[in-house]
Amino acid sequence: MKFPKDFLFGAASASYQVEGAWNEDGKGLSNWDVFSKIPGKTFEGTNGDVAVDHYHRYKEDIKLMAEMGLESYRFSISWPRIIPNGVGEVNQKGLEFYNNVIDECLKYGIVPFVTLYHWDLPQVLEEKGGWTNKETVDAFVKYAEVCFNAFGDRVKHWITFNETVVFCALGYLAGAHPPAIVGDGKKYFQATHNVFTAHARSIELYKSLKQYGEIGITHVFSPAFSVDENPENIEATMHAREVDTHWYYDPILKGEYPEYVVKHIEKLGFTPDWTEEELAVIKRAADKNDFIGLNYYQPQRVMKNDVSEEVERTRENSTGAPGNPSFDGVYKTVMMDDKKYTKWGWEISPEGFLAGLRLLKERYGDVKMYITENGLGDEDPIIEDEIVDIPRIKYIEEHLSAVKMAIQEGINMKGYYAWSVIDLLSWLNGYKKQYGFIYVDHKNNLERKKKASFHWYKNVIETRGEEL
Ligand code: BGP
Repeated sequence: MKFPKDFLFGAASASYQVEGAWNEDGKGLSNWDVFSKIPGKTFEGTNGDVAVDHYHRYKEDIKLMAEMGLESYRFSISWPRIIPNGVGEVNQKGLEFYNNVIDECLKYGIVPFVTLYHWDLPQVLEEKGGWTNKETVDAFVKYAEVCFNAFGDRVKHWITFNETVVFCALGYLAGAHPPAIVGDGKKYFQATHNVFTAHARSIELYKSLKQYGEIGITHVFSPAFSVDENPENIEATMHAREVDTHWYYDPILKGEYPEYVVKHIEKLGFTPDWTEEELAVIKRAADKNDFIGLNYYQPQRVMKNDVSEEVERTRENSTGAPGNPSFDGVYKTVMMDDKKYTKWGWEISPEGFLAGLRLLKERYGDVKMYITENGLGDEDPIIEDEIVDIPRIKYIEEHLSAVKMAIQEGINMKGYYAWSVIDLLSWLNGYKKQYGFIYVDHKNNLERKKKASFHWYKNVIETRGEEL
């Protein structure tokens, strides 16, 4: 089978991870500009000041994407580049940059798929409480409006937020992302609710502008499976699905919060401060939400949490690798002897991917989906000057095959975006953990080089995945 004609083969990036130019052309400070410079917060103190200098090299990068045959490029807009103080004045130079990126994509027939928020919040807003403050919701909707008006004539695919669970959980529970708060369940749930409200209001706004494009959100997709048949572990897994998946997907796709979690957090005293109007807009927006974007890297292997002492959360074990008890102590995720893992301890499981997609279909029906991120973080082997990232090829091949099977089963999947199009800055793992089809030589003036996977993906796109 070839992938359907309207299926998009793409790859992704995010502003803070590629652009650099952190203080150029009127850009305001982001929370990451500040957080990454606090000693000990990131791997070897890396930050996005220069990143891979995409801000100055976007033409070269997009030309390479075109050469690879990429059909769509998912990138994010830096809010503080557009509105330096979070609210108020718009930075014309910021608009100009994204206009150029969009036009450059269109020149080659590459569909721009734009994320409005991939974690770089204007620092001014972070200092006023960030996502726990409802003023951030108002500010986001205005920022979204500026973007729709400036770019909506050419951008027809919008993602409001990238991975709410990550920036809220790492920001308010694990303390590994800004604002680096540890263990505050109340703030965590408030932040998630504010994000869902901002998402819903932006959707209503977008639809009222009649730009006739599509809009949705991107979530982490990390389906939970029990480690065994033990009823206690199965129960813990059901709980994990409720708090980690349904809490995030239900408000977007059903327009309401899962009752199970609402009751659970009420007992814990974590119920967000929400108004009737906010709940109503979330309800209305669910019908207008066009798709859900899934970022899949690995499933969760779940068991009941019977360890009484808290596992110490370090940077390494708070960025995806199993090993942490849940925020409420009910369950924990574990590594299993019979599973395969990456060098960073992330499980490799295309089977878990397909099984998870089936679960989604079961709960949410025929919703339109894109895989907005999927890929292998690795230290790529270099042999005689060639980057032979064969493990990445294998990883993507297996996961794209799972997507193919999903489509054959009638799952409504419309595109696949590999993470990432080019090697970029990993939030907490520096430049060591590579994901791209294009290599960036940090010892040689950030020179770009095609990896083995570049040629491989080009062929997949050309043959529309027939050989997979
Ligand atoms: C996702 C983010 C991406 C990217 C990816 C890989 O959660 O949306 O921005 O960073 O994970 O993560 P890491 O760099 O930690 O391996």
